[in-house]
Amino acid sequence: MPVEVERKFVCDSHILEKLKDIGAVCMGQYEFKDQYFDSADFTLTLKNFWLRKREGSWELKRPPSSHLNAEKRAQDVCTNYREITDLLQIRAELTAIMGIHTEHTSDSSQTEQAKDVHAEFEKWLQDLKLECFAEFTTVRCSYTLEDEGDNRRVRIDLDQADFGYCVGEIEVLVSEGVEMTSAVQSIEKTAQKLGLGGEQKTRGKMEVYLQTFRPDHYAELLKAHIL
Ligand code: V4E
Repeated sequence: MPVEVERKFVCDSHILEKLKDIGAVCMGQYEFKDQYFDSADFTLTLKNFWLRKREGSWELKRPPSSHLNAEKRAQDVCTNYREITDLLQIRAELTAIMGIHTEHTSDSSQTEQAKDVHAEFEKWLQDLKLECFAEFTTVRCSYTLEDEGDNRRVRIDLDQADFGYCVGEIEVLVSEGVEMTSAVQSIEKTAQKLGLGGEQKTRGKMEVYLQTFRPDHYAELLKAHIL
């Protein structure tokens, strides 16, 4: 199960030049629309679970099981989240976190599921009455950089959201439970090469989106130390 370790940063006007100077290679630019879902009382996001549909594909981001201290997490410059894309696994995670009582499915419905897991998943999701609380489009320029010391690839994304916010991300994918410290070191090494200073945590797209368009939801997440 991959864990995404990342650090966000503010992009200044010299970022493209700096990326070129440190040998980062541009992998291209693409655009995607994200829709995020939660219950009316924010059951998922208050537990730091982020369910989204990106260009038709479902994904759940959740903190690794070992990372339970929300207060500490809220202050960390580097964050780490498990990325789950397997629909049956997303369903199992949502069932557990939302305290849903599942009925045993018959053999025939299991066969049905196997036929079209995606349609079955969306039908199941509909019954949960989740609402889309955020919807925005991002134009992303992706760069890759070799960390020779640790023999791993670091990814750098420059995101421009359609509501007028720009943010950069330095990201490394690792396996859960291992390599976490060295992943953070690779990220910090890259941050230094880019001349990014300080321990200040940079706001993500979602934080700015919620503060602007969903202030009540934003206030609840701040109170719970999720953002
Ligand atoms: C995990 C999370 C959210 C889901 C969106 O995650 P993010 O990485 O910010 O978005 P994006 O578009 O870059 O996703 P990618 O393409 O990398 O998969 S929204 C809020 N969180 C929690 C969170 C947090 N508490 N602090 C920081 C700095 N980031 C995220």
